[in-house]
Amino acid sequence: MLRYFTSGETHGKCLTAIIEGVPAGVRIDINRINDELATRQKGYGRGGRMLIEQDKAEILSGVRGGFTLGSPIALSIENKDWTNWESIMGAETAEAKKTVTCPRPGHADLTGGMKYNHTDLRNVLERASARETAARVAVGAIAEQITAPFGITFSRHVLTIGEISDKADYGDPEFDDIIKNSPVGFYDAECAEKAKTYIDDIKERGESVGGIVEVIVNGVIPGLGSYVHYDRKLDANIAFSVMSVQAIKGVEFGLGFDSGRTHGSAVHDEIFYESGFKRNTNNAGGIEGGMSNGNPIVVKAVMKPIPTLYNPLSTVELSDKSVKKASVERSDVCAVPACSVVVKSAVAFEIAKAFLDKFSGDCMEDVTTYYNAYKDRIEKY
Ligand code: EPS
Repeated sequence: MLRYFTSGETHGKCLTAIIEGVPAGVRIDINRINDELATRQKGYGRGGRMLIEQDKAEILSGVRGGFTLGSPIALSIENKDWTNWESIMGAETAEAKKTVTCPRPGHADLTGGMKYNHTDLRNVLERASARETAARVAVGAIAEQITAPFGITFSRHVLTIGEISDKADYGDPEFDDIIKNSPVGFYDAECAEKAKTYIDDIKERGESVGGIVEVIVNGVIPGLGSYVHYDRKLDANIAFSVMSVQAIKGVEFGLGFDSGRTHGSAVHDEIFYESGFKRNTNNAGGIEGGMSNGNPIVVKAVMKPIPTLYNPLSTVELSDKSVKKASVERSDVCAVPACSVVVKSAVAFEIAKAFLDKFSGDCMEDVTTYYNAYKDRIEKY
């Protein structure tokens, strides 16, 4: 079973990830990982930290000569900011500086402090920070390389930033490049300018802003996931993974929540046959009965505004319970474009996991044999 762990504090030495269950013989291009990491760092409205970092993955194990060995893959991403934090974040000695005692509403600070009995909330925020998503993006970039030989591709973009929406032409063959080059992950340049002005205004007011992102997966064969086992349902696993991304408050597939605002015939995708089964609509978002149905998988996720506000909300000082303003940590005003990259990684991991559950093999040759045999069989169905 494909699985991974991450470790690392935001101002610690590095982030690490270990991915286990990758078959032998997957071609790994480190440039693809680093390209995703660089994309995650971008976006209008990010804070000072991204000027310090230049995220790059170093593969420590599990890959030889550009191909996976079948053993666990360990990778690390250096935190360049560590040099500024070494004396505070050291494993052996740590100065009690830059302590945090005024928990930020919306962050893990207060409950994390209670739960782990930390009185310096830095001990919580260091790990709860969305810096950890860099490790997940590296994992996602490996996952994408597992499924790429089978024609599976991933697209991501931003649908809304606060009150500003994009107008996307999904049919444009340049779609992915346009999104990649957009400062806000939008398709439409005019909407992107509006979003930038909006973010400027948010920043001036000492506020932060969230948004809605979308990930589209093409080329997934019907039958990944399960209608039999609740814990192998593809939508359930994708939702779990996406919900676990910092600041995500909701996930939907296809028509999603709007399905509850209309009637059955307006929701369900009629079935046709034309040298293969096909649909003219995709309200299901590519998943029926917990299984991929061969249509694009369409996942939306909502990111709440980042909890650090430069114009902070009220809170309580931990030591004397006095009324205070929440701590202000350096932060981003808007990280929605970055979030779209992270959500894509989360989806990519779950697709690769479901793919390897179905076509399980120790090496890519076996995986390919099982995949082709299944594909041949269902094409005749
Ligand atoms: C992040 C790095 C962090 C934050 C951000 C995400 O760096 P620092 O705390 O040093 O500025 O910029 O994390 C948060 C917004 C948060 O609330 O935790 C990154 O690498 O994406």
